[in-house]
Amino acid sequence: MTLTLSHFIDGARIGGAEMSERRNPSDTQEVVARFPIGGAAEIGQAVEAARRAFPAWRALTAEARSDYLDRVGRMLIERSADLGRLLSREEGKLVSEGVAETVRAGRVFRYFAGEALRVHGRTLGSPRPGVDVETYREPLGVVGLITPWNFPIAIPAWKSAPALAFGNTVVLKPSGLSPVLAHELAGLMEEAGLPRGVFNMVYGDAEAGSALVDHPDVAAISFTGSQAVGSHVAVRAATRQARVQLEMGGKNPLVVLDDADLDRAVMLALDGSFFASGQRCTASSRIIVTEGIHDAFAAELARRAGALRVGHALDPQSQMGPQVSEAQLEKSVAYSAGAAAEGAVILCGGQALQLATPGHYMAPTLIADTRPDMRINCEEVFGPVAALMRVRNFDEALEVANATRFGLSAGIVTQSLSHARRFRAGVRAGMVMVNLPTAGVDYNAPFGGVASSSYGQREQGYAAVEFYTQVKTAYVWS
Ligand code: UN1
Repeated sequence: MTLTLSHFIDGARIGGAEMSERRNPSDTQEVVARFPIGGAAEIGQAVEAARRAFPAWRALTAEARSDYLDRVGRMLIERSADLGRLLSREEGKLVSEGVAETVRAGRVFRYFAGEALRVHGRTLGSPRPGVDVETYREPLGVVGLITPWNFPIAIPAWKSAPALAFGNTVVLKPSGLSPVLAHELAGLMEEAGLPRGVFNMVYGDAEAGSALVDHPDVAAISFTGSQAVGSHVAVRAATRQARVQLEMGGKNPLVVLDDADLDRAVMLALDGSFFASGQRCTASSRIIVTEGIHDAFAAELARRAGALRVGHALDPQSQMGPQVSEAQLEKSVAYSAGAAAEGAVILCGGQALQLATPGHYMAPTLIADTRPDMRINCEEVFGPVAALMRVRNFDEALEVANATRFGLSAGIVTQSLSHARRFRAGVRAGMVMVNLPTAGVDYNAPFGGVASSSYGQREQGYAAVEFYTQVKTAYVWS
């Protein structure tokens, strides 16, 4: 069944003249949804609606806003089986991953339902007699959220929940590769009874994105996507002094030391590199292995990766779904071929797969004998492709781990507390994982990276209040 979607502006569903369609990446014969492509006009209407809704929304009690978020969160969790299936149809991750992501989004809403009540100010001692000094946290106004396709519900959730919790109103522009879950989210906001205009959602491409970033009434932009687009967004936002937060790519290292538990190391690499078809900015794309364990680890990982059952995302037998699009698949194949041309050895995969249904399937790909300066180790692929690098010892592993312009997540597998501690202190990354996969973070903890991976304040957890509020300092004398 093909869904017909619409923008959600000022509490109303708005269609459009120009329509686009989204096909199921597991079976491109199936049109999952048709949806309108908005531009500057729709963004303008949505921002205007959000601007009008802001004063009443910010004036509500924190408890009232908390109740709305709690309702949305509960519905996401209650309906996660159906929503997860839809997610899997539009994006291509396994249905189990789609359901888990929907539950996570629900938990994010419920977490921020609690955080809404925990916005604190401070009382300061004034150097002047008779003067009281206090700080308050106030909402920013209208915030623009630009979200990617790889987490069609979790990322819209972890941006819009804190924005709303702290009293802002929202215009969300989701990716055209995952239009369905954004539409479902708008529906849940409506069902939860949010006043009209508080949450708006507009589909669109670069025109709509630029219109949102440049709109003078949008106080802040939170963006997750590519580094190329992100740097453009930052420049445009800075030009008009809008607040901006960017989450971009990664080239995340997973270090495996000689003393690692081999089974666990292989399991962590499989998860980090291939789950969600490698389409996570936290994916382990560079696997750095010390020479004592290298060959045994490489052989076992190649065996397990090669045995992963790639298939339709809705088939419960599948262990890895397709890539999101033809372009993404071609990119993964091209990077793998490029690595081979530079002298690396493909241990498994490297090619697209033709399966029973026409989809964007890629074989899990493990590439050995790569060097830090090869393209495969410098640029983000965003597919089920991992590159192995052999190093002599811990110090070289750390040096290679840091030889990147990105710095999102970094993992180490070791039984040595001392190496784990040195890695945690010395690795240049926003998140460090010891004996855990580089991808798959907790919904209540701050998320973000350093260098070219992230820009601006951290997202999620207790840190989210920093981006979505501003401090007012009040002086009172009487
Ligand atoms: C995760 O690893 O659980 O786009 C989250 C991404 C990240 C989110 C990763 N912003 O892949």
